[in-house]
Amino acid sequence: MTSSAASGSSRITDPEETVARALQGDRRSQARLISAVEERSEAAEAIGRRLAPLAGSAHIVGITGAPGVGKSTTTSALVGLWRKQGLRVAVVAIDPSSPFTGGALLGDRVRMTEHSTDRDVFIRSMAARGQLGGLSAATPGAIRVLDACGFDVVVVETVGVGQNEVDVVRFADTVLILMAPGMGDRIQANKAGLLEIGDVIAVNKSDRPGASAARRELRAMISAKPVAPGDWRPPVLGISATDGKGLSELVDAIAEHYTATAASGQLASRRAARAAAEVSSLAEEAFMGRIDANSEKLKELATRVTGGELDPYTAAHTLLTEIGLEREMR
Ligand SMILES: Nc1nc2c(ncn2[C@@H]2O[C@H](COP(=O)(O)OP(=O)(O)O)[C@@H](O)[C@H]2O)c(=O)[nH]1
Ligand SMILES: [Mg+2]
Repeated sequence: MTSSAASGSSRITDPEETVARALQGDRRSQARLISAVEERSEAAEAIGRRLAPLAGSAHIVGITGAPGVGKSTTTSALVGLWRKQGLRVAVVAIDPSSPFTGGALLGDRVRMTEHSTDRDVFIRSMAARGQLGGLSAATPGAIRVLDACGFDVVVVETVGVGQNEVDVVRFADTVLILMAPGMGDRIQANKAGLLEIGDVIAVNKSDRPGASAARRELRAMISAKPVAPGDWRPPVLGISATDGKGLSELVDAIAEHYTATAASGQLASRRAARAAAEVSSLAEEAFMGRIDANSEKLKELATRVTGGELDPYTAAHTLLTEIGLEREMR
């Protein structure tokens, strides 16, 4: 196990000190902060408040694609190239299949071990299942911790299945879609609109047959889509994560997307949408918490509804009044 993947789940007794140490680059403290945010511990809100003003300068890169296309291999290779540029890089790998970190991600960690002794690389796996609100709830908090701690690039790697690939858009400034030849490219591309959300598309395993055909087909699909003048058109690159082929072009394309969208204002609007989603998800969570705290009242109202004594609309307003969200009954 790499030290950077430390789960750091021990309780935070002194959030101020842990934050200070994390900001100085202590990986163990950084891991602890992420755990606190992930576990919704009492310190989470204080940590979030303290770090929010320090965040906003990292480039958040989302990487998604079908299992086995080479996301982890590519991520590891990209980390190496970014490090050569002197950038500090954090990776959050989201594992939807496991309620715990480890397990399926162990292989990924092994692959990432070449970076494990590098102080300027942070690698963390997060479980998606069992999280309140799935990915959307804890991931922005984890990204904020890493952003505030001075990582220049924060990579979020998610398996492109179901909701995750759509979620990744909400976290990332730049979304990289990975495909591989011979995996039913058109199906991969169309599935859940992967192409719709991609800012950069890469066909990995270009050392394998069918890669250039896959690229041609994807290019045709991309160019068939209308793009407003001045808007970004996703490039389709061919790479081989194991050979290193095309990777420096990929690094360049990711950087270009950031520069171009920063200049056009698209980056700012994407970040505003992300903030709106986070605020609304936090508000929703607080709201559900209050309903939970009033479960006795809810039960009592429900009994009156089933007894025909009260209609559900009036009951809902009564509950809202109880929670303090409505002044008086309408
Ligand atoms: N031939 C070839 N194999 C690759 C390449 N990139 C990754 N692989 C292999 O594909 C398998 C899945 O890679 P992995 O990075 O775990 O995929 P992930 O599930 O998308 O994270 C591994 O056995 C890799 O060694 C590549 O460029 N060429
Ligand atoms: Mg992987």
